[in-house]
Amino acid sequence: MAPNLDTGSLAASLPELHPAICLAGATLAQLGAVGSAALKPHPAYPLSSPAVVRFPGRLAKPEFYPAAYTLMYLSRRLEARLLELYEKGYVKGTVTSSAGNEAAAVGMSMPYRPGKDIVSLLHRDFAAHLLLGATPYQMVCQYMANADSPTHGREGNAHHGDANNRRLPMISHLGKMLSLVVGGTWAARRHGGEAFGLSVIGDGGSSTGEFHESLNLASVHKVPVLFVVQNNHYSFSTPTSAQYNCRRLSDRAQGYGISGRTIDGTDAWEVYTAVCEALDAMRENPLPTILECMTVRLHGHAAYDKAEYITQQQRDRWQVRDPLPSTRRKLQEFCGRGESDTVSLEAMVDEEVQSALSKAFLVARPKPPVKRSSVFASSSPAAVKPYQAKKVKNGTAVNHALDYILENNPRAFLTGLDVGTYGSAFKTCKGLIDRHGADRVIDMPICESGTMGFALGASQVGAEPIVEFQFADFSTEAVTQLGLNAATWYFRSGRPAPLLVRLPCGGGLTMGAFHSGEFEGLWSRFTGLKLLYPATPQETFEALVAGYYDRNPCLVFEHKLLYWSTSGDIDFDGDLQSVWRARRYTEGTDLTLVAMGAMVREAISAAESCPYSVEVWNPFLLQPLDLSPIVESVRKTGRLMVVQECGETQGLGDRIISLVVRADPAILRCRPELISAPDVPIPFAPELESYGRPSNESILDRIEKMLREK
Ligand SMILES: Cc1ncc(C[n+]2csc(CCOP(=O)(O)OP(=O)(O)O)c2C)c(N)n1
Ligand SMILES: [Mg+2]
Repeated sequence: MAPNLDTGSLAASLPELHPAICLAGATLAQLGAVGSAALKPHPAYPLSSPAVVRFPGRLAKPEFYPAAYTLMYLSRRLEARLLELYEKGYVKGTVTSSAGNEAAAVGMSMPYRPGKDIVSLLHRDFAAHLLLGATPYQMVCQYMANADSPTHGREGNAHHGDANNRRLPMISHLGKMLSLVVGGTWAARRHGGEAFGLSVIGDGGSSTGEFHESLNLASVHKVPVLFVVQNNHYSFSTPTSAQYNCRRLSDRAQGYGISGRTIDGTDAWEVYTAVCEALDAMRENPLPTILECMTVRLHGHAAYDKAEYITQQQRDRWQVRDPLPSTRRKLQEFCGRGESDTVSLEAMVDEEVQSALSKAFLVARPKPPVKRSSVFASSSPAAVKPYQAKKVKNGTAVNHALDYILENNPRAFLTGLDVGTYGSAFKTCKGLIDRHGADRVIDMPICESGTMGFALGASQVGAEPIVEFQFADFSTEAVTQLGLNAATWYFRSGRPAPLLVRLPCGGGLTMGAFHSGEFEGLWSRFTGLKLLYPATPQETFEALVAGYYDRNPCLVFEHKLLYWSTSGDIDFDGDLQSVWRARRYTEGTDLTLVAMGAMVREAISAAESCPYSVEVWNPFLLQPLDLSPIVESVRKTGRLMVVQECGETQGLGDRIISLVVRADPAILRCRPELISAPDVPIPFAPELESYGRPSNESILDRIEKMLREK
């Protein structure tokens, strides 16, 4: 007998799942009732009756309502089933129900063109995902975190998308997706397409800094992005009275020199027409615009929230505004659909939901282990054009590398603060704007996080960004964008995020705690980033060029003290693969001395002036850290000393020592040593700064002590 698959029966037939048990063979066996008979693909999907018309086409009401209602109903039903599965433990994390928001989600996304426009959606845009390309089956798989989920179970719930089709996968941090849409739309248009952006934020998320940064960026750079604010009166349990103090969130548009509008977000037609009008206007005059959709949230913030903070009166008022019944009525009113027609449409959707669930339940769990190859994308070229230059300073090597990259790669662009006419704070970008133009060497407003998001978004549509932080210290502004968003992008989406990030760093210049940090320790804590720390002009050139061609976010630390005080030749043979290795400066048999950044020079000088045979190394590639040549050196010398400029807990010295010891504790003849600054903020006055800063003298002193003990 065919299994009974009518709506509701599947979840009802499921056993309660203990939260500690993940879905496995045993559970699948219990699901025998939903056998393969359920797996026929539904002919009605994708929902094309009538076909959804994308911008610049526009639907009339009789065509709009069947499409809109079908999607809204599908979204509501599918999410209801996911909530049931959450209750029973099959869905992990949570479900942030879109109930009440479907009109806004459908109306805003229907004119947008999948694969052409740049879109980022939020946690109440389930219907918009379905409209822009996700299938119900994929959505269920995502929530069940199985092997077929769009993120392969690597991210959960609403944190997904389709980067290959410009529906950028969401991260949790509200506001952070907005700047990606600005950068993506900017880059898509730069490469010759008439693309538009759609980015979504809630009333709560509108208080984040990135909301402001993104609107400002889009306005300054004239990028036509529609910023939809879904105002459902609450941010989790916080009412809008505690969130902002203006009349309407769309009024903020004035501050960015753009237009803004507030509409009824529970009326799908009103949202749809407002979005079509906004797209028409953005085509005429490419500027961003704010569309505030006043909507409702019919459930708690998420599956675990009973929303006891919402009064019954409020609930009743919102229930009346539920967009689903009102759209259903309009479907019947404008399309001549009778009740039985509507019911059979709903039955078709219910069947679609059921089929997606049944199919998803048969999918295997994702396979551990997760390897490094799933974190880093491969495929950078093996070799590029060679390059030579005689007697250049480190800062000039930076300039040559950037010039080389911009010259040979039309999709590359350089951005940051004052990189244009001024040539960047340390003059490393001098003249680049004259040689490559203001559309490739681009000054940004002061918004490091927004700039990083902009670059990440641009990288998704084929642009190749190079971002300079004016000082490494300001990179902390972009910790989420770079450390959590860009770094995990490939892991979550399967699409590389090629970014070259430059960090002028380090102390010794009397600049105090906010302009002297290196931050290689901080950035090494984020999986998915590559870190390079060159110390000579040759290394600087190589690091920048290899980091640029690599398909991952690569950070190059450029020590400011070395910019104009170190010189040497550049002889780059074009072999990119051989760049990614530790560097040895002297050979020796008594001690392995490891140094980074400006400490390399101090270490070499100490090694040259001491009576012992010291082998000086620079790991150069700080992440992923491969210490095998350094371990081999210690095997020969039996002694290890690491010198870092920053305080003991801030750098990578401890990690280097730990890795060498763990590789083979027997190779050490004596205790390994770390030379570092004291663990205090970098002080300003020269006497204070130099007091604890390692120098060739202090290194020499420690070398002598260590070797005297032999
Ligand atoms: C930066 C950040 N802080 C906190 C959270 C936790 N969080 C997730 S959704 C949410 C409420 C968002 O409210 P709103 O922007 O109004 O969207 P809504 O949920 O109402 O649709 C909060 C606090 C988060 N995701 N990101
Ligand atoms: Mg809200």
